[in-house]
Amino acid sequence: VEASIPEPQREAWTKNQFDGFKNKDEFEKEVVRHVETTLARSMFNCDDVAAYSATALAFRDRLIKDWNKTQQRQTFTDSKRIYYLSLEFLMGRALDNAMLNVKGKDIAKSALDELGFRIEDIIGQENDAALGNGGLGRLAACFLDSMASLNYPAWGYGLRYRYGIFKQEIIDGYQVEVPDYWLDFNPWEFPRHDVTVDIQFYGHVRKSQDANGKTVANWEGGETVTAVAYDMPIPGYDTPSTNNLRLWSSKAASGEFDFQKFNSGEYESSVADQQRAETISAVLYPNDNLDRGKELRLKQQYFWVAASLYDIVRRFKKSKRAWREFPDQVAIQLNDTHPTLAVVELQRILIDKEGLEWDEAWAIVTATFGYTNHTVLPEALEKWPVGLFQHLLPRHLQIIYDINLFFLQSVEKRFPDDRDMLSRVSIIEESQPKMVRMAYLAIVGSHKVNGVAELHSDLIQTTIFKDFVKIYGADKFTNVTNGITPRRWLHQANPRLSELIASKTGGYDYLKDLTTLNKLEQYVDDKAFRKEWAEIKYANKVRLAKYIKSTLDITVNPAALFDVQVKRIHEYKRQQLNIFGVIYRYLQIKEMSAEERKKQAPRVSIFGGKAAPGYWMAKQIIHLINNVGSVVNKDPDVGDLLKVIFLEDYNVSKAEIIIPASDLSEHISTAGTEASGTSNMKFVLNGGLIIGTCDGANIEITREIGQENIFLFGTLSEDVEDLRHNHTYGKHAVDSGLQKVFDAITSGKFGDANDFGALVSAVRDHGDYYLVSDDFQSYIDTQKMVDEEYKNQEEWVSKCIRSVARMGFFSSDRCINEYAEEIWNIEPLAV
Ligand code: 73E
Repeated sequence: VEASIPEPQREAWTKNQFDGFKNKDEFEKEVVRHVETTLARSMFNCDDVAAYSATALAFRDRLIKDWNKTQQRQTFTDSKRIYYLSLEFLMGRALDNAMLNVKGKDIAKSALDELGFRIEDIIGQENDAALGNGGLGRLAACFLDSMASLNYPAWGYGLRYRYGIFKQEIIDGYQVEVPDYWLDFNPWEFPRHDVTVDIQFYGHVRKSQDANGKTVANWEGGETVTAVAYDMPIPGYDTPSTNNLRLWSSKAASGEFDFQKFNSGEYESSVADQQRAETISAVLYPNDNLDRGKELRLKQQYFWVAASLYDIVRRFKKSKRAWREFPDQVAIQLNDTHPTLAVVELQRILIDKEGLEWDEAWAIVTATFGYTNHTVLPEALEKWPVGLFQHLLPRHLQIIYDINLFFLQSVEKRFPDDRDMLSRVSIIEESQPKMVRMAYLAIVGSHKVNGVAELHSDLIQTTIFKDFVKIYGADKFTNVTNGITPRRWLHQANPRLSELIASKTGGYDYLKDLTTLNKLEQYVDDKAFRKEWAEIKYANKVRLAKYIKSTLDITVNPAALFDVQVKRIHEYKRQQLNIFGVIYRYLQIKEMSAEERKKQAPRVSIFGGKAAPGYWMAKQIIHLINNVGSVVNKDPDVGDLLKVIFLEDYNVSKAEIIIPASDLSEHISTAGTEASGTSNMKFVLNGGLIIGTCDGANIEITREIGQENIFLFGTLSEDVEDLRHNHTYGKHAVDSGLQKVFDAITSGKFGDANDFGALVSAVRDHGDYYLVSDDFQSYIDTQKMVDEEYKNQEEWVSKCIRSVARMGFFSSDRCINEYAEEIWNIEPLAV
């Protein structure tokens, strides 16, 4: 506002506004201009990287214009905004998405062609923005796409990691981690060197009296680190709405970079201070569904949350509204417990800085926040030692104690005779050392708590949070089943299928209302349509086969059944069950006669996924998969009947190639462990079938597409506890088929048996926590059904089409509308 141009000069601005490109010629001009000026190159010096950069910059210019207008509109209309706080945003590449969302890809394609470049090569130059581990981070990215596409005034807030998730190399069958330095040139971000926030750590709290005799807390001393904003425009599909993703980067506060020191010969220690500050946003923690409790992680969380809240509060204060109106203007969603400190920070701002009374402030806080839980795995539930809090955030610990005190007092009033209840629900766990339970803090500080698929939402209400349901009532708890954006996961990843669907459903509007996919159902029995459908799948498989050939030098037959499991490697996701099944298949093929082998359906088992660097068991699984591959793939008895592929460095852009090429994908977690899963939705939407357990969103996928279109097997979630109990206290015999697999492994058939001892004994000797043996036989039987059904291609393709037709529910647009209505109380802003 201070820098606003006076009225008389505004005409000069209006008439000179940058209008972006409207056709091929204008776009070419933009590209050449960026090559020659921004990049200081020429036609004699323009490689694919330069052409990518210039193309990206041309689109960025266009996005930022829409971005400006969107932000102005939101400010002028004083609309309520939703702020999505997530420590992970797994965005993948931006160029293709931007081109498609603004409907500029055709222009770019022909222009680049004239300029001497293939658009696919240009798209391929971009690094993935890999600021996430897996499903949780990708969900946040899909949500940003949907919020912009549906015209919701929404901001994402996260951290600008210098290193995203590590790159995975496979060397001699083992995972090796390589740093992912992705920021060399990132045309999609706008550094806002003028948008900074100083963040305090450590120090102590001093109580004093203000002029009215009221006690006030002063957080003093310690050190300060500066947060700098970097903005990424988020274009909606077929709308000018362009939202913002604001990522914070850490640097030494100017006061902290001690020039005195610098000049007086302490150059090294002064540079070291600077580096220490930059460490905060240096690297994404590479653990999925695992909490390791490192101090730097807590520092990241507070740094990001404090900067974001400062920004949000600053924006609210410009409106000059009363504080009690804060929740009418601001909704904040906590993506898991990682941003839970925001609850405490907002309470601190309101009572310590703005002088509100506790109750008044707390009513504002709880009306503002919503909390999404993504996991019930005990090892993933965040807890922080009280001592660490005391040291790093002393004032916040006091506030947490007060929040807990008032909460427990209210519980005691309602349940006067239940002392046990108080210790069970206390935000402070009375362990050695004492711990702060972040999920409990998030529940107490929010007005709604949601799970991410029906089974998961039921489970949190009946197990880990059941006392809180008693305390607050069932209304505070709800379900919002996850979704995926059809723009990236169908239109971008599978353009030919998208085109075919558009031709039958009345154009590309299905991308805005995915339920119109149901129009496809009338073509299920249409032979010509089925043929086109099958051809597209085959072409996608050829594309993947070429990729496999070029990266691994293994030839796979595109007519074989492509059986895919790509996701983070985790014991609960049971890649071990899959590879044991592959070994079983291999042993069977070896025993067959030549005649029998001819009747076998050829299969390619494709794996991909990263193991957390410190997760030893997961790394053993990767090693076993690779070793099985190197035996099976060169066994002349097997030939095309079985190939085992481990694709290196699974990430978003590779998912875009792999998913459209799948016939069958595996979602085989132990029942009750996978909160939702989202790749299950992506695979079905791309015309693949699923083999899966009754877990997460598999259950709702089954309900939508029909149980005849999915291969379900295995233990039900309600039986898991008893089975585990029996393993521990009763006799537990390993399944006989699985025993043969173990015998083959221990015989050294797949390399040194000692390497895989732990994988075998986890099942055989240590209680089989993930029920691999219990589910093995039904897994094998179900795979046999898959083989049989795949032989009838007409029927298989019909199932695929029918499934796609019924997948409308799983759009992240539906999901975001549910959040908007039930949790955020926010409306789209008409454009
Ligand atoms: O089932 C998935 C779910 O689809 C779940 O495992 C994942 O979130 C997806 C989106 O809802 C998830 N990730 C984490 N917790 N749940 C997690 C936990 C700690 C660190 C990083 C990620």
